[in-house]
Amino acid sequence: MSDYSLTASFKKEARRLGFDFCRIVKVGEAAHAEFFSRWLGLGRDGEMTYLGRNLEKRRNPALLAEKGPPFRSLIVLGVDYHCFDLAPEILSDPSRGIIARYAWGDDYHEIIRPLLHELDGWLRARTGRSTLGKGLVDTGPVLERDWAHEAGIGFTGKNCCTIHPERGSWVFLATLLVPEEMVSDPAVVAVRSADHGVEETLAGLAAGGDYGAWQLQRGNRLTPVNLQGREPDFEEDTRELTLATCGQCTRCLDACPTDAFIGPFHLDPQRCISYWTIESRQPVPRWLRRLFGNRIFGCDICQEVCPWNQRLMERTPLLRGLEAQQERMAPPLLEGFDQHMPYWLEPSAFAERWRRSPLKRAKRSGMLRNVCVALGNWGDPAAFEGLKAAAADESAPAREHAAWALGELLRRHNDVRAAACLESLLADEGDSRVREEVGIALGRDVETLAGSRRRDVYSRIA
Ligand code: B12
Ligand code: SF4
Ligand code: SF4
Repeated sequence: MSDYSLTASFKKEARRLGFDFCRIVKVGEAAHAEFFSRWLGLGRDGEMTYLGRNLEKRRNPALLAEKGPPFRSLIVLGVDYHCFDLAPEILSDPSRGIIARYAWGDDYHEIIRPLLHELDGWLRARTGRSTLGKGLVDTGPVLERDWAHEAGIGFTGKNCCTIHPERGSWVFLATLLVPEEMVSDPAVVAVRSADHGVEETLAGLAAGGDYGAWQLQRGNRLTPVNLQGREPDFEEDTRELTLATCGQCTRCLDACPTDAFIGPFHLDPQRCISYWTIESRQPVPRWLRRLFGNRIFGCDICQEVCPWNQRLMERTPLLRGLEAQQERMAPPLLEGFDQHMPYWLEPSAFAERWRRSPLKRAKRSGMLRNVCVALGNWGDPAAFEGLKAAAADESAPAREHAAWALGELLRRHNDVRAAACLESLLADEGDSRVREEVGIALGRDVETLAGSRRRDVYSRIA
């Protein structure tokens, strides 16, 4: 097989397996590796310490080949997960917990990883290669958005997301590294604001910079010479001159409820709802809790407001398993406290209710913490029984957040049940952080709450 036929058939196979996008670049240094190092240097990774490991490999994925021939081609694959938007009345219902739409189906890692292996197997069968390629989705040391931009899957928006000009940003990314020299896709042209008129110059940014505006090069190398009159195999290859940019828009930066963007393309995870509700095991800083509203797992606000997500083409069928499951989108917050299926309280019920869901990453205790924040933000007396159960949970962070939410009931409704529950929690609480939270909720001097009857479990873990 010639290089071209191999690449074209490979892309066809990628499509057959269910990948929506597949573009190829030569392996090299990631374009924004330097920015990433500075970002780490600022401590932005927080508890995501894995981001600082294998730094050299993250800068240059060629180093990921441990044995065998070096990797020459980096294949960026994209999987569409746009389903539909929640009705505004559901999205803003404080008695429901909103789950980010990437988690409406089954865990994408488990769906995409085997497909990457299959795709690599297909290639190995054609080239006779005996070593394995490297298929990564999310968890490997690859700057996936950087490569997606570079390869032409989409441009990088000011909200940091890879935005496909026709499909928006509801796209998962994955990488396959292989030693074969595949035919690279036409390079993306970085559009500089100086090349454009006032209309295209980004608001508030100095002229002449590369602000993520993105253009696919005119004249695809694969057409028409290599195609020799045949129909192209992959629709992306035929796109000529697509200009895509944020322009002067700043909607995402303005809409973020926690003000997590330091500026365009620069997010501070430690202010981001997604980080706290998915990645962090620590208590959510008190000042942030009220800003979370009813988002209990991940956050889509900076994408929901993006104009590129508001004129989407009709969606293609999703990969099997990614289809939205109704009960995973916006469950009533109190549902998981129901004695028939108390999934926020009992590990076995949690495991059953969220089987195959990405929610497992946050673990039951993390989700109970998140739900307590949302219940506190709802602040309705109906939340009391759920919060009372959470205040008796074995997880100290969950008890801490339950105490905070009970404090919200007390503050807003002078709820005597909340006050009594906080008093009895205090009587038996050994964890210093929980005691402090109860003290604040009751308006007591924290110093007078010293001393413990129970072991200080949480402080020991922390
Ligand atoms: C850590 C991480 C997070 C962290 C930090 C995110 C962040 N923006 O830094 C947290 C937990 C907050 C997070 C949240 C989300 N994440 Co996340 N996350 C990752 C992970 C594992 C690493 C990202 C990373 O390295 N961050 C560090 C920063 C510095 O890098 P970056 O955001 O990728 O930005 C790069 C480019 O923007 C570029 N860049 C920087 N400046 C400039 C300037 C210009 C002009 C240009 C062109 C580029 C550019 O350089 C950066 C480094 O390469 C990736 C998977 C992976 N291996 O890449 C998934 C990934 C980025 N996440 C993903 C998703 C889906 C999400 C959420 C939407 C989930 C949700 N609904 O809650 C949110 C979106 C939040 C947001 N606006 O970014 C997808 C993104 C898909 C897409 N279309 O963009 C990824 C790729 C996972 C996947 N395999 O699909 N995530
Ligand atoms: S995911 Fe939510 S909290 Fe995080 S940056 Fe986007 S809008 Fe802000
Ligand atoms: S909301 Fe506006 S600024 Fe933000 S990513 Fe979308 S187009 Fe860019």
